[in-house]
Amino acid sequence: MSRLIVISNRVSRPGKSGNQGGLAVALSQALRESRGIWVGWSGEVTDHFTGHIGFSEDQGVKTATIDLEEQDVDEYYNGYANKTLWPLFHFRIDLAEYARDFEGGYNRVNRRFAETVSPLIEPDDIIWVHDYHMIPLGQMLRDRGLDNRMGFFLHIPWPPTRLLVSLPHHTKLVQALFAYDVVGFHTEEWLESFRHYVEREMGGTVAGDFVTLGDRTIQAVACPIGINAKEFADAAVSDDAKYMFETVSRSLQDRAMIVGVDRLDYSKGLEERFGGYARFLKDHPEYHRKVVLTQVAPPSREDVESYQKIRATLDSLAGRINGEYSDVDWTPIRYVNQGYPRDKLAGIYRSAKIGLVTPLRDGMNLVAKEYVAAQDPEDPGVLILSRFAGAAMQLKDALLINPYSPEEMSDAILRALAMPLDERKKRWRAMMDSVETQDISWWRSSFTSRLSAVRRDAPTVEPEPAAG
Ligand code: ADQ
Repeated sequence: MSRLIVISNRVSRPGKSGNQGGLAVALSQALRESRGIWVGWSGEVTDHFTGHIGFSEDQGVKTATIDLEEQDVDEYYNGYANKTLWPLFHFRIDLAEYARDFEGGYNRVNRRFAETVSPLIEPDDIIWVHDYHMIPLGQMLRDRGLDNRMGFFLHIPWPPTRLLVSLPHHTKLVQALFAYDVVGFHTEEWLESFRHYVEREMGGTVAGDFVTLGDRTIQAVACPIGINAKEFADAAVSDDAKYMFETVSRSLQDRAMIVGVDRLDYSKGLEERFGGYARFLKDHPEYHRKVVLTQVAPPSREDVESYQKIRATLDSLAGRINGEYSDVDWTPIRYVNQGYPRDKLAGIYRSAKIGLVTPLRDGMNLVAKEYVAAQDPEDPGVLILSRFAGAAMQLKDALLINPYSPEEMSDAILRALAMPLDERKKRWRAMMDSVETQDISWWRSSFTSRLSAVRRDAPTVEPEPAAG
């Protein structure tokens, strides 16, 4: 079995927190089995970059981390990754900042990773690079003579060509993806946008899963990430989950709870969610005192101005809605800025009659899947889901809405609150089948099996004839 080398901005060490995400669990398992290494930024800042690698091993998972300079963090992480690529790839061209320093820092950090990592890599290793922080890394590793099988997975949407061309040096960024052998996206929609760009802007050709540009042919595939459904369903009946369920239920006093759980990020449509809920309260006074929206939103990326702004906006919006509708014994919005360990989170999901997931754009959205997995099969809640989340391609039995429309959101809340048990069960079963079948292990093996099958000694794979 070839060794797997995972490279991403940050690594997750099993022992560091009892609350590993599904991605971390899935990758840890593959790393353990293949005796691989997970490489990333330590999260620490150093005065001078030395290329020193901090190795550690936890529960059989080896990690290798490097420290970055403050300027690196400003230009690469807070800059190009989170002020340029993240907003642009989430269709927020209005928030995207284009600065040469950012791009310079992004390339410098990727080069630093390439220089540091390449001595660790052996010829038979499989390299799997993750996400928008690391797009040029593969090219930089190839420039250093590495001929390994190399894959890249994008966790966020791929933007339409008309938006992507607003990025200075967009062609160079996309060209870099052709250094990989397999490039993965969550959905057909993101994949189609990628192919469209390559055909229209670069004169490349597409034949089935194969995309050719010049003398490079790569596989570009849609491969939706899942969660560890079984583990999440078990978490929902754990002691911590039960404790949470009881605590929440007691505090609700027979009111129906709607839950939202997100990183505090403008792409998650939180402002629109509060607006849609306010619209529901305005349109349906008969539901006053009978519902509560609990929004759990731990702050993220607090060094970036647009994140400080969204936090201030939500603080004031929650205050305004509560000010307008609260009474001495009822607060319509519970707005909580903290994270919860997985078991407790599962208990919160289970105590909510409605999961309200309304991103304006989302590569996938795992919260939607977690909400489904945490439900009581005998009395499941209803998922209201934005049609602009990647998850909407799979969870077709959710109530799909346009998050920009407060009326649609209000109507969906009304419908969900009144939905008969039979219909709830039927919709939940269909969604749970998808969550269970295309789970995190399925995702990982779908991607890595393609990558393992690549033959680097025969780089020009004969493309299949185009369908149709
Ligand atoms: P994110 O944008 O972080 O991920 P998401 O897919 O919803 O979005 O994952 C968030 C994770 O954080 C979930 O597992 C959730 O349980 C957890 N989380 C959020 N709030 C929490 C809280 N208060 N307490 C504890 N845990 C919390 C990016 C992309 C997504 C894509 C994923 C995976 O933006 O579109 O689905 O990567 O590819």
